[in-house]
Amino acid sequence: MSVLRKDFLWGGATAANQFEGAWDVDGKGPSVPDMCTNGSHTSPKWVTTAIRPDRLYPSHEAIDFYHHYEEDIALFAEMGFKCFRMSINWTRIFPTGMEEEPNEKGLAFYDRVFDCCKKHGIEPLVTISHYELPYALVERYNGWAGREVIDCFVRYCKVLFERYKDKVKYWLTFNEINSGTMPMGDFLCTGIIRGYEGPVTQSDNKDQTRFQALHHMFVASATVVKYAHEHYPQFQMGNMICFITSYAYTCNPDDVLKNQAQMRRMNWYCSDVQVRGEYPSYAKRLWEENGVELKMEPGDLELLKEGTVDFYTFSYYMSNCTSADPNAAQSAGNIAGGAKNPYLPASDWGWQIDPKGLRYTLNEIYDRYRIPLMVVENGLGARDEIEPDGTINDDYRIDYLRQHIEQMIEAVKDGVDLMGYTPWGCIDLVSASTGEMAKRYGFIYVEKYDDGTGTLARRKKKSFDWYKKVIATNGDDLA
Ligand code: BGP
Repeated sequence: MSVLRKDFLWGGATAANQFEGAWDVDGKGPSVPDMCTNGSHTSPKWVTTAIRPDRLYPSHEAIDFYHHYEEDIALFAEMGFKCFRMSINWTRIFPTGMEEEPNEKGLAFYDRVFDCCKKHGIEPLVTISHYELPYALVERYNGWAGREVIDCFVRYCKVLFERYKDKVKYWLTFNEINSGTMPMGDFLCTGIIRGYEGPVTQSDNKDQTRFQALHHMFVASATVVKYAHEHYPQFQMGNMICFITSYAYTCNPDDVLKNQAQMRRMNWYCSDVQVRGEYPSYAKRLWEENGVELKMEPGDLELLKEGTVDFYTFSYYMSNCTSADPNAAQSAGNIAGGAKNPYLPASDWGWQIDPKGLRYTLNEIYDRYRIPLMVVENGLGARDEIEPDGTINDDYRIDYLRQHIEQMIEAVKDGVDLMGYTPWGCIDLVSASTGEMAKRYGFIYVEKYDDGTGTLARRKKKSFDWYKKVIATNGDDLA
């Protein structure tokens, strides 16, 4: 008998910029990922200040969900999805982010998508901003470093809320907002890259700019959460954190303290603000030690208090260790690496695989906040091969997901209130960190390749039928 809620939100997760394509269709403007070239595990993708004709930009076509949404949502429905996590491309609605009036053709596209979900009985979970800041806001304001972007975001949200109030109940303001504490987040999240052309791994930004940009995002998020609560009481408003659990590398107190500081900066800082409605007790010292002096306006702190979220969501792919020893062996990671854990295997991209870490993490988060949780990203990025008979036997992916779902169920037995699970990239899409197609997560294979070629045809992988059974049994049959 399943221990999961009867209305558990099983589904899958995507992001507009990584799968829609149609980057300049029907009035859409360019966003940061549209300025990013392809890359690989060994050679970083670049952000360019203009479109370079000799480079490949994977978001421009991606897997063309824009023209395949009916087919794709029908496949999700066939797996039994209750929920579909997707994001809205800000630049479809406001091409530069600064217009007064929205682009009707962009709004109409998401009407079609939501109507199609409804037809199949699938509840959308919408990320309002998933790593796709309008590039014009980077050029004009240096991304979220500019306080002006708050107003642009609020205008965008008000349009979405009013337009989709009868179609969407679950909203997340910013994807992985805490990536903004790390250099990689300058490119993905805060967009503090004005005038920069080069690999997305390096950045001359200082923490001053990062934490100021995050302050603006907190105010923006709280403003729209408060507004939604006042005007649309049926909405559930959530945050979204890239949770990279870190263990102290040893029981040496130096490792333990360093790990605590890492956990706070990376994992807790942003959600402490978004869930508790105030900066945490350790913030002052964190700012001081990193040369940060936040500029706030009167009323900001009150707003943070008034705009706290209803539920907490996060991505979980891996864990890391923190060591005080600068020579400790290092492992890779999505937003940040760490010391290598000798007990864990890793994916082909070096992300350490730690299903029990998910149980631990769910418990830690729930203990701290006591609001409903949802795992809105999890999965294994791997190379898939099509067999001569056309099948794709992704047993490695099934193993990964099974082990994580088992631990999720353990966490529910531990007392965690878990709303749902939407594994990442339920259909193959472009990798956020490397811009590759070769790093695949889907239950559905898409014939699209790193050189930009491919028929875009969809095929079910072995994991498709496996996940269908998992959903049908509410997690009881994971075999
Ligand atoms: C998260 C992002 C996603 C995503 C995923 C997998 O950090 O929210 O957008 O892509 O990681 O990462 P990658 O695509 O780099 O393998």
